[in-house]
Amino acid sequence: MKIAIIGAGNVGAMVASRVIDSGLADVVLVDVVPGMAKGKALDISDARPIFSSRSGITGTDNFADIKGSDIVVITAGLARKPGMSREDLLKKNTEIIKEVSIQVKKYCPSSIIIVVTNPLDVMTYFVMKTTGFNPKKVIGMAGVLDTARFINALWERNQDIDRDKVLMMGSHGDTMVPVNRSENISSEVFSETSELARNRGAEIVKHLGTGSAYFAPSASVFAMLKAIVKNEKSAMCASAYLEGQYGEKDIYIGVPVVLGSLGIEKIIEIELTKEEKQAFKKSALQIREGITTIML
Ligand code: TXD
Repeated sequence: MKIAIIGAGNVGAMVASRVIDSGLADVVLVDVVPGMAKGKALDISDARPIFSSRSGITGTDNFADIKGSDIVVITAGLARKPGMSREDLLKKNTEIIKEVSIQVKKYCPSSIIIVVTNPLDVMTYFVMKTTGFNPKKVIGMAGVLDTARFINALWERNQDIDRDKVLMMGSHGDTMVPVNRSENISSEVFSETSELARNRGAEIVKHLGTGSAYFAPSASVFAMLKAIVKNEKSAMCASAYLEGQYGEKDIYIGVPVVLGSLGIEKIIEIELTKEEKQAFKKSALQIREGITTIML
């Protein structure tokens, strides 16, 4: 099993490290900056004896080297700077993602793609349209991360929750939709922790000064890769292409899905409350604005 990771920056390199350390698959790491992917790949490779992993990793600035990859993770793009919204990134990252999508289609025509680049839902839509791949094989990473941030905020308040009953749906942005089916969370704690989760990315960016979060984001990508490589058929939130589910179509947005070796094997439709439905609609509207801007 070969995984291509496009973009050897913070998220890309950390995903590569997690995949190699765990021995999940072989990796080819790609970046446009000459030598960067190569240097990081050598460094990651040196840790193999420590983790007793025989997975192989190469680093390159030549896209032809991704040929034959089964899964492609796209992290190429610009990261948010302090005060910059995810939407500010739209124009610049669209150009990068277009170029990357063309290369992926050329060298890995039957791969499954996980998109990480922001603005996440819009970029995932754009990758699907540009490659022309089956939407089940183009998946956006955000829901695993946003849900983890939500659960972590609850854990920090010592809330005894059933983790399967708490999730983040909607866009990976200011309009994400917290969903709680656990009865022992008060409405105060619910709104406080979901707000914390919603703002976590910006909070981290503010502290870091340059760059954005990558430890939990790379762990989230790793969870998705593992589900696909090991055909786990596990349920998690991801940005998926809707064709009528949740009353939406021709859009990528965060929903619970089942991930397995075929990619998105099922979109899980849970019953939403009236408020959640409204919030989901608002979120979809915001994503559509982004899609309209880039498809013009
Ligand atoms: O939940 C989520 N989806 C996210 C998304 C969580 C964290 C980060 N999120 C977004 O992922 C972030 O806003 C960015 O749009 C991407 C990548 O974040 P990262 O923190 O890894 O950014 P870096 O460190 O700047 O790395 C990006 C790399 C950098 O090394 C560039 O040289 C490279 O991408 N790059 C390219 N590589 C290959 N091909 C092309 N064309 C290219 N252009 C830039």
